[in-house]
Amino acid sequence: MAESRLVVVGGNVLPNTARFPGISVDLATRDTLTKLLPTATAMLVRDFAGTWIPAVIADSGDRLSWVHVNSVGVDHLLTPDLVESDIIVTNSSGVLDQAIAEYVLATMLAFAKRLPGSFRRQQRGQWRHEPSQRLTGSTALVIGPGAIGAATAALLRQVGVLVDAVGRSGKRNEHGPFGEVFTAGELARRVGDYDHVIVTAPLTELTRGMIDSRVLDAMKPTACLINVARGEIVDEPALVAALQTGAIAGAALDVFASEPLPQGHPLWSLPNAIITSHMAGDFIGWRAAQEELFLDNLGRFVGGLPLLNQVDKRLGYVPWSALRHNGVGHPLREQTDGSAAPEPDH
Ligand code: OXD
Repeated sequence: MAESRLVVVGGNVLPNTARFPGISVDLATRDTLTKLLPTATAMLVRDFAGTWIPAVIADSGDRLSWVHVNSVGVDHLLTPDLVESDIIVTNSSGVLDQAIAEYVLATMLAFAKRLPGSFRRQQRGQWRHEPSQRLTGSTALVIGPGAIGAATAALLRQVGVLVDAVGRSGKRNEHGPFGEVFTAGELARRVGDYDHVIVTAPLTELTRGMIDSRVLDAMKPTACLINVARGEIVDEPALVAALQTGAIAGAALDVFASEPLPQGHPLWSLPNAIITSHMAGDFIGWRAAQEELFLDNLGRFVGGLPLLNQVDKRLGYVPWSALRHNGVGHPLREQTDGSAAPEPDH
């Protein structure tokens, strides 16, 4: 096969490609990418904030046949040019699922057990007894029943939470971790039945702004919103208003329309918001796990084999049917009842 040349953008250490002696690797910066990319057959993008990268790809000629991103979301890359091109895009789906599921559970427990208020009172040395809630028997709606949503549902079920979902097609699989799966069109009508609303969907034209004032107003005033997907899926001003007026009880947010969340943004100071810095999935060892997945794919690329985690560029994510066979540790593969993995979409 033709000489393989990899260009890596983002980070300052090259991936350990020693096991592929035939491949040459360059680390590009924003200044050098334009020059290096036309010589490359493959590209590794580690900079998921690099909104300038798609324009360089578009001008890079026709040698490049594969782009791998060290993130789950590919929304920053999928320009119409790239969608129309023959370039295969793969992502790091599967690596962060369990860590994100744990983050969701942690924030649900934090709200239920009144931890944010207790931490604040602890700073002031203030003793105040307050009854808490049990998660067991509560209800959660996962918006985006893909790999992360399914891992989250599987974990929540273990603590007795009843989990339904909203997906693109609303298709239901009786063996999956979700009870019902509704369509996006049903969201505002259904959302009021849930104690926790969890956003795990990819950012696409269908999900942008999906959690708007209509949806927030329809939520229970005791319910919490958790967003581990993309900030742009939530109408942030509407969310701030809902938190300020008590239309919803709380929000745990790991992602924002603008990151880092700007200083002085009202979300920083709302007592009923938990704010984290886009780190829900980033367990210690996550970079090594992502590199392992990338190197696995690089071996396939060099050997002319089908790549793992191929993004359906029109949908904007890796379809479930592709994820099931990719060998990346997805909790649903470890289901003990031997039932088939579900067939959700996002
Ligand atoms: C993401 C990631 O896509 O952290 O948000 O991988």
